[in-house]
Amino acid sequence: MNRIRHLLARQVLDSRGRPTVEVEVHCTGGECGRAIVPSGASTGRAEARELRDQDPDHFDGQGVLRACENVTRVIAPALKGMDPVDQFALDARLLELDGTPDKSRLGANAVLGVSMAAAHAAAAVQRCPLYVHFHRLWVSVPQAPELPRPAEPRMPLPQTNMISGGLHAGGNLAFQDFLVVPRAAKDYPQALEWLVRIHRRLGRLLQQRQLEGHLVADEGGYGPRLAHHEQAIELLLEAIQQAGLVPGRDCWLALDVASSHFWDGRCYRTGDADHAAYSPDQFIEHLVQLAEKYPVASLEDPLHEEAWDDWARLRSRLPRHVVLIGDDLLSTQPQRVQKAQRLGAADGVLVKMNQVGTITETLQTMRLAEAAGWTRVVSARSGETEDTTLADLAVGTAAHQIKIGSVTRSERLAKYNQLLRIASGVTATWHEK
Ligand code: 2PG
Ligand code: MG
Repeated sequence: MNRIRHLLARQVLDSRGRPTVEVEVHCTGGECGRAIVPSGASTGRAEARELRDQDPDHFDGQGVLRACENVTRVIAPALKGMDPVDQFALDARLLELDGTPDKSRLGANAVLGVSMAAAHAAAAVQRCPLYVHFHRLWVSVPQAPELPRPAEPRMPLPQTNMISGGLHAGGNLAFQDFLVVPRAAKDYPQALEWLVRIHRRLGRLLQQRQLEGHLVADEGGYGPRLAHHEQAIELLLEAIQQAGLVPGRDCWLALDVASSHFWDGRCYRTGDADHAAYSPDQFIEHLVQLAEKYPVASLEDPLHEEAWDDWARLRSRLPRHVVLIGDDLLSTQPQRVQKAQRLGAADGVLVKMNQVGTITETLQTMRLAEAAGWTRVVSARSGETEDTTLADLAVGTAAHQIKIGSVTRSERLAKYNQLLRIASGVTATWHEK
């Protein structure tokens, strides 16, 4: 049998020029799997911990050399001789080696780098596409609820960033992501073409109104200086129309409010001219109004990451068709998803592998969500690289949606293009939700 022979780890740079971990898993048969770990800016407090060197003379303390060393010195000897295809056993060993609830000993960046690279090695060993390997794992996740029906690999519907605010665009707007969901597209390539068209029309609109329209933010969306989040929504609706599409029929909006980042402990401080700060009650009222006024498909992190009861209140007030997605709230952690399900606090989960730190735990979270009929959105981070693992993860687990950022910048396009490659195969069908 093909076994793990050795592991390599090196420090490389992400889309913000910040160091991150790249891992290679080499097998006895000569196959190799390689992966790079992403990194967020608007991180949740419950996320697994990245290990950063804190050496002020090296990348301003952001280096990840210690995490790399943990891969080669601690993890490599322990994994040597194991079967790369047995992801669950590998991840269990990683958890045992780290021994902390938040992966802070070895670093979530070290642990996830190995977990992801092993999946690539396993696909190489089995001579199958990565999404096929993920699909095999998806249907056999340990300690996970039964799947209501076996879902075949499926192309996810993109929710694509057009305008950025918050921590991704220098705080020009409080809300972080204004996204488009091209629901009526007949297939993934058409969805992508619509998104590119809308992005270009939006750029032109912003230029015509002297609101900028060339410069892009962290995830490739525009970062114009707008007075209010409703102005961003109106511009987006106009851009959809100028692209010859109908809002609320062809394309819907998704909003990542990322509200933990403008919650000051008492109020949501949007800084808007007409209403600078909202009490939780006022903000819930405002969100419901937005969802009723505009064709909103989903709201992500509309309330801060510990406001469990307010989330449940908002869920009961929102129209049923609006999906309430937990990102910071759930941090891809199975326990937090279970808590949200008990409280009725959400009905969608943003899935980010590095929030939890292993592929097994990511799949466990997704299975809990699937069993409850939730919407699953596989997501990139704002700090990304050419790594495309998440595209295969989304297809292999038949995720409903994928959130990669905008349709510019190569670290984003790497994923969109990987989905084009998969879509041109014959085995994956188009999304259903
Ligand atoms: C988010 C992500 C991606 P970050 O909040 O959903 O937009 O951002 O990676 O900075 O957490
Ligand atoms: Mg988010």
